[in-house]
Amino acid sequence: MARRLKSVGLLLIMSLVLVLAACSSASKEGNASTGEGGGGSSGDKLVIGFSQVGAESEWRTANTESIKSAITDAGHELKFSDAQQKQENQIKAIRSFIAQKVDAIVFSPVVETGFETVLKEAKDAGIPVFLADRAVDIEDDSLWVTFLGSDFVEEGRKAANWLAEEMEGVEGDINIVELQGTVGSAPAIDRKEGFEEVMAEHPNFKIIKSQSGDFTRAKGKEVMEAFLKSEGENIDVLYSHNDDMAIGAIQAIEEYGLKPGEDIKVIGVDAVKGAFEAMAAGKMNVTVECNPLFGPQLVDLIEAHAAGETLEKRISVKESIYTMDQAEELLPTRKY
Ligand code: GZL
Repeated sequence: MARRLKSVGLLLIMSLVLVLAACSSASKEGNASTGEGGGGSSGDKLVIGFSQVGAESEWRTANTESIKSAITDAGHELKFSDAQQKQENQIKAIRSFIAQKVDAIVFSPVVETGFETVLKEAKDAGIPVFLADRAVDIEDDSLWVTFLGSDFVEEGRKAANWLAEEMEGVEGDINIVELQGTVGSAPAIDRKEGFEEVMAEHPNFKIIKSQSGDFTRAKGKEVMEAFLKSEGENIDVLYSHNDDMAIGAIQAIEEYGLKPGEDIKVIGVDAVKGAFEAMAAGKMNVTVECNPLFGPQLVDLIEAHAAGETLEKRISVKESIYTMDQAEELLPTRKY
């Protein structure tokens, strides 16, 4: 009896060893195949390097929080770098992620050009790059897996179409001053393009001054002060490439002695809480939505790619436009 028990026990231990060996080789195969972003199961814990533009606006802060929390909530390891709006810091961060052999890089390029070399290094290292929010102007689109963000040209069109409706029937020139975003950035280039595309249908729309406020409140105020000094009451409309610069400009308009939202129509982009507050106070007329809360959608894309799925090269976030009369009711519902 005892001998029989012993051989059954031995048999059990041997089969357990065989099962364990089979399991461990399967997980090795699984991990090995995700290095190239293909074939791994989406349940793998990934190490994700995130190179963010900076913290220049309410929009950026909300976007950073959305992406960081989506990565950590999904159980992945986050390596984060805030470039403080400097391209050289982003290039350094991406090289550091490559050296650390991360599984994926999320990158919002501060400007459209100057990143080709470092993106080639990431590709050569077999590390997939996901463009979040802003695009790069590079021919070779094999250097990134996909772009997830807004259609900035459409945002510019929406701003100008709102103005065309608002100014329906108004005779004479409509003098517009424009606060551009960061020079060379995709949103600044595209929002200008979209606005001017619609402007071409309205010969009385004139951009009399246009300068970068670098997407910040402080610089937006400073540049608007200069516009007011040289153009003063000649200004009918401010078109600002983001709400933060518009909010800074509103202060300058008030300090100059004019009424923002009335003497000068104020158009912003982003639809941040600050814009809803300014519209509810009657100081801003409209904001075109640019939704920063796409972190969960981005992590889904990274996991899908790691599981071997093929993704569209460009995925746009759905967006709207909000006007002064909607602000009071919508303000409590705003998430950023
Ligand atoms: C747009 C984003 C822009 C925002 C600004 O997607 O890149 O950068 O409009 C931010 O507020 O600075």
